[in-house]
Amino acid sequence: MSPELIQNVIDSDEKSDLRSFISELRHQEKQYLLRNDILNAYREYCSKYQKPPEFYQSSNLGKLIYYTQEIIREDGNICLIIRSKIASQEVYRLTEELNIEQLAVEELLDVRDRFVNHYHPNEGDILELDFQPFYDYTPTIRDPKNIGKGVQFLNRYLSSKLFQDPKQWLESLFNFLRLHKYDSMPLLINGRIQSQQQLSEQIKKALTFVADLEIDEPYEKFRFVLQLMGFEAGWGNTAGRVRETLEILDELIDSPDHQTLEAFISRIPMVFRIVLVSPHGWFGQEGVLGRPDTGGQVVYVLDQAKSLEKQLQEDVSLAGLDGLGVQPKVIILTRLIPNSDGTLCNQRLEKVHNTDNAWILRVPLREFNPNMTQNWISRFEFWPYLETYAIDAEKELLAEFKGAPDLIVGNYSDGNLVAFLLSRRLKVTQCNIAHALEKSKYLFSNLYWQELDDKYHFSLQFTADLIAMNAANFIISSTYQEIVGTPDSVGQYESYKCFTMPELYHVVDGIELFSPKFNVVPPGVNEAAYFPYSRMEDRVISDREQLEDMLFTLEDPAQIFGKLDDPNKRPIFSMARLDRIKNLTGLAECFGKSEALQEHCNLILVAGKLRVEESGDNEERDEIEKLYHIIEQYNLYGKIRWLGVRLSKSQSGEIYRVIADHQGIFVQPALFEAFGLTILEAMISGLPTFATQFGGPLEIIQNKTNGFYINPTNLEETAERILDFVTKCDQNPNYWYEISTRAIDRVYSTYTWKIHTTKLLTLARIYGFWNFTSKENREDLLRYIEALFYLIYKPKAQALLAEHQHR
Ligand code: UDP
Ligand code: LCN
Repeated sequence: MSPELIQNVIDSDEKSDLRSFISELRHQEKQYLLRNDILNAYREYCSKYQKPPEFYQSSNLGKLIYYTQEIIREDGNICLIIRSKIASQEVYRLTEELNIEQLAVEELLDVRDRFVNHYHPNEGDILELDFQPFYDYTPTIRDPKNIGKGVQFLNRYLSSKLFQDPKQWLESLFNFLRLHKYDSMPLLINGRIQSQQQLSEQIKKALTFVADLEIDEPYEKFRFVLQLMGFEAGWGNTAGRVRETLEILDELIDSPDHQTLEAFISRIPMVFRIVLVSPHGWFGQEGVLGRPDTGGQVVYVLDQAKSLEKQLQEDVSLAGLDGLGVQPKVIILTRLIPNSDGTLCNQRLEKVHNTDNAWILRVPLREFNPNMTQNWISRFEFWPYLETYAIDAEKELLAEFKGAPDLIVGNYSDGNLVAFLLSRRLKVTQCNIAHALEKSKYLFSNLYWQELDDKYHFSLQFTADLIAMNAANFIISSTYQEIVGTPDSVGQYESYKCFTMPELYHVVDGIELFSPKFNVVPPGVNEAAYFPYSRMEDRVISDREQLEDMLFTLEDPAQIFGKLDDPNKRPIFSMARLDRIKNLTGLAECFGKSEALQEHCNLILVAGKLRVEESGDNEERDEIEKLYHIIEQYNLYGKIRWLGVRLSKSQSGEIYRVIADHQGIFVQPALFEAFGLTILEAMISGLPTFATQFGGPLEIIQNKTNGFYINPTNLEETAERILDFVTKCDQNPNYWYEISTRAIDRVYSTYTWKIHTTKLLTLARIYGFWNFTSKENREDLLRYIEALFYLIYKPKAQALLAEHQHR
């Protein structure tokens, strides 16, 4: 496809345009152009040469430009990186004479090294990392639109294998069934069934037996009969459920298909103990949230732990294991921080609120350097401590669980590396969750890693990412674009496909994006705290009144800035940490620039802090100053309220509802948002929501149906979109209710923790099964990964540790 994209331009009368466009590029200062630069350059070209609008959009040159992600100028030539399809790119060199030459990935990486003057062919070759050969044990998805639906694909593949070689597969299935135990209690089948033939026969017998029982006959009543036939607990809690499960297995043996396989494996009681790894800390339930680098991840992991426990309890009950001493347990593994600033982060064990058996387990870092290990450590500096942390955590987990867990889930780059180390040692299924990957957040972070390494240590982080994502049995992402982006932007995982770390290594193929390991499983929202404003019976009147006052009228300069001239105007509401990327200042500027918007609405921001002195974070301080400056510049006094408060969970739920009582709207103006939990919270509360089109919100909201997209880099357009909605609502008050109702429906139908955990547990079982049947085939991959860990990661981590010791 791509050579044609170029060839079509050359073969048409646009050839001269291409020539002059390239010559314009040569006059640019920039030698390395990213997509935005390319589009800007092309826009300028079209306007300079007065090209008609059709030319800009639909000419051959326009198409070529649209698909070009990067241009690197080198001598007289230019190198074009073209991504004409999601998840695949091709590279071409275009000479001054307009000859086209395709470049291999290896050559592209050399071009990039030359660009930063770190190319040294005379000193020998650079290490090339290539994971592709190790993916031969796995089937791969063909169509990019099915990326992220790994489990469906895997099921089809596994069941077609069942067809092809029934004998071998039934053997594996049989061995797999024999494996399951809870502590020392055998589950599913016992020693009376010795072979897979015998298993088929006994299933028929058991089916005849249970068919005669009342459908709701409790399992305890006929447990011993089944035991004599070779079946232990785990098939169901009633005669009806046992019969169903046995029938599914019978059908799977006779005529396997993918639905039957999924239905059967989803019922196997094989997950009781789960570890959620979120090591870098400040993980607590009170007064901790909102420190830089935590925020959404802490909210996510806590809610996930609660929901997982509940789902495991339901599954245990349905499998007939109640009353047999089976109690599921979920542990959130994080670090213990001795100097914990008045929080509970120095406590070893803390029960998760409203659960029976979910815990936060805090394991300290070894005392390599008390200055560092007694205190909180930034995520960028955390790397040297992770290996020993994993070793210590393993012991504590084994003690807490009285055995190994059944599933280990990592969070973020550091948690995923620890999850890898633990999974490898304990031989347990590993699942990764990223929340955000830094590589695509920081432009050119890999190319200039040497300049940035003092501050960010990306050489460690990206190596850790490559290790963990390739080692994981499965990866869950919150959105499709987290994996492979959109037609015009590269995905977060996709950015690991091929890149250079000059003078360290070249990644020729860093991850198989078409692997079924990728699954999109979005999070949900805490329904106890966040629910529709109209559910008056569940709302606490005193909270509501207190927040009403705080939002609109209370005068308390210590924590609230601004007094509204007219508190009855429709509120535009936003809530986020004052990170640059969250762009609350952008929203204030958008509001400042639009007098029409100010006429109709007030702007209300909940942003944690009011004063520069309260913040220890440079970025946050800059944002605070900027916000005051904007208020001054656009004279927003009387029109804005800025609440420098941290709300408790129940307050933060009620605050959205109070805004909804006032028929307000929620705006999420981030420059990029990986997913965006506040969007779900606002929508479930019934707030019409306007959210950034850059990142996850694009998949959460269906534009103009249950919310709206905004482009936070285009302030005028954003103001117009909001104004348009507000005017429509003024003309037709029903409009607000329509969008509000659809926002609520959207969350309940698609983004609940129940949906999330059901899917996550199904994945854990199916990948657990696959892990079991393909174990030997993965060993070569894991050995390669270990080599990376010991030969690249570890020496670098040790060097950073030595540096820390001098601090
Ligand atoms: N949050 C909060 N108080 C604040 C700001 C945010 O409780 O002052 C919560 C918010 O309700 C949400 C989470 O922090 O649950 C932020 O998650 P999100 O995914 O929106 O962004 P992140 O901070 O992870 O980038
Ligand atoms: C991190 C982020 O930046 C948010 O976009 C997510 O919603 C949050 O983690 C939870 O996954």
